[in-house]
Amino acid sequence: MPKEKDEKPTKEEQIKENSDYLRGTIKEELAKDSSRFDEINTKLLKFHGIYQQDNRDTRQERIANKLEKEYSFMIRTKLPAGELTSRQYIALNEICDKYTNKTLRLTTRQTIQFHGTIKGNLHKTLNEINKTLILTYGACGDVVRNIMACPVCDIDSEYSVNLAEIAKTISDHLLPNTRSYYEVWINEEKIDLDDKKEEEPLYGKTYLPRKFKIGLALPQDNCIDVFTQDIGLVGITEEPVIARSKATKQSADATRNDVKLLGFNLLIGGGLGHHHNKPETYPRLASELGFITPEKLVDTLKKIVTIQRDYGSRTNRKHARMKYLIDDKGLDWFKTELEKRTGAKLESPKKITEYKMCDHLGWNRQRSEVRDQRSENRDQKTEEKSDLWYLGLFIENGRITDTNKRQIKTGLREIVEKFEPGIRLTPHQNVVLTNIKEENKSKINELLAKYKIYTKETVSQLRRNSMACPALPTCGLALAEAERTLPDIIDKLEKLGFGNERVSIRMSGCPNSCSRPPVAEIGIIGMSADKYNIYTGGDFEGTKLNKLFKENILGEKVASELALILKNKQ
Ligand code: SRM
Repeated sequence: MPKEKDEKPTKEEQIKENSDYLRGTIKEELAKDSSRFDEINTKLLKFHGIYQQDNRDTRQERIANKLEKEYSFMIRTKLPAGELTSRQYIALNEICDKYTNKTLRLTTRQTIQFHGTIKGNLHKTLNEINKTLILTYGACGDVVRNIMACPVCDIDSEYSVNLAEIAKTISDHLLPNTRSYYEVWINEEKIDLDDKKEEEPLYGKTYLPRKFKIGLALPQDNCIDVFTQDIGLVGITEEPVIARSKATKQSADATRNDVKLLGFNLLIGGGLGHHHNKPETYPRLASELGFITPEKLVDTLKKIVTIQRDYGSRTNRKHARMKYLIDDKGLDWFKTELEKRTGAKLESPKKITEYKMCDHLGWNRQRSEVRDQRSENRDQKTEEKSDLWYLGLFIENGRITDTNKRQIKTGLREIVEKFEPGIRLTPHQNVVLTNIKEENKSKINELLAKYKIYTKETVSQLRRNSMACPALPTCGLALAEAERTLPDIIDKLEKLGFGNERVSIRMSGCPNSCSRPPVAEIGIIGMSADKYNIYTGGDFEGTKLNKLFKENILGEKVASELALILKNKQ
């Protein structure tokens, strides 16, 4: 492996190297009567999908009173393309009630997170999540994270490429190999494997230099923000997909057969995280590198991962994402290295003239011959005769909870229990329920109204296109509020009459940009407690980076600043 001269590997690299393939002493520490893990295991836990956090709301007071911080754990599941069954959803809902802060959090990468699990419940929680056949393994850490894909492009009447299936295949190929996860959380006996069998053929002992993200899109729908991924794959099909506005029964039939997937435009080096006042860190849009056919996909992806494994910085984590490697060495170098490793010349990327973006909300006709394999509602005979629909629901900032205003958690659970739809999570922190029969639509509409769950018709355009990261009180990196404050900002803007504006507004508590603000039309990023930078100039389709517009705006002034921007846009 090429080494940077005279620079020492980071602490994280040493921890990985000495961890016995991510085991560390997690098992031993779990058995101890303490509320937290030591620094080494805290870092290793991320590979198992777990983040140690403390309540930022009580942190200062507890420090002042010389009390231990209020530790708890965030647990992130891995759900390629955001798919799960209704039974899995109900099981996760039950786990949430037993062991967490009683909210489910849908993420911007189509997964579900739990917050607030205490250490004493961690083993039970992971163990029960695993019984639902859902892993948290590799949801975080220096490996390939949850693979994103448009959640409906196999079932929508206008799409016809099953990107979700491809996402799952890729995910299976890129999972770490070590059994440590199963030993710790499922009590699998440690088998004394010789070093050869235990080794990580893809990742090696020190895994990747940094997190690594892959997502699949179509030019017709860039809902996953393909330009923000370390590897973005844009499906190129033989025929153009029929325009969304013609979503009639006829168009559903007209696209009945899958269009042929010719391959993917390969984009590399996207990433949004950066640090304030450190210009050597920056958000970057992925660059087009070439075109690959479906047969070559998995091998090419693996080879790209190995290039980042071998050449990504191991001495500076702030410079370790693949975007920096590409800028340091150049796109041509990267292409040559990839061709060397795959043994084949990379074709030029296909021309894409336009990207579109859809959030999949509302009632949409489902291609009737396509069964959602993951739905348990498989009364084959009736299904074949009846029309099927899918329903996209807006979940504000992905937080599934019950409040005085809206009983989203109770309502969703009742709908899922009664109608057993397939479940798909979207890159905008929303949920799509699939395989719904025509005759059940009105019953579901009644439940949505009863529990005051937002629908496409009841949510304003402005709120619908807003997203915030969790930030305070759980996130250890947040500099300012996001999820707890964006709804109030939207309230104010709605009152000022901007509810009908179709503008993407994304807010993050720090420049790590977990809600992807750098590619929003309006980005809001926390600077320090209650101060924000505002960015403008992105586009709705996520193909442009926005630029700094105003600095250090007080939280209470953000709404009025946005009102001015929206007014000028009108
Ligand atoms: Fe993120 C770290 C939440 C998507 C860039 N992210 C974190 C942590 C785990 C904080 C930490 O390291 O201690 C946050 C936990 C907050 C909490 O209390 O739950 C966190 N990130 C999230 C989620 C939950 C935001 C959301 O509103 O849904 C998203 C989980 C996705 C998932 O299911 O896997 C989430 N994070 C993103 C995205 C968007 C994306 O991937 O599409 C980005 C920007 C894209 C990118 O990676 O460049 C993102 N998160 C970061 C970074 C900055 C990485 C960098 O290159 O500098 C960090 C910090 C780090 O890695 O050092 C981070």
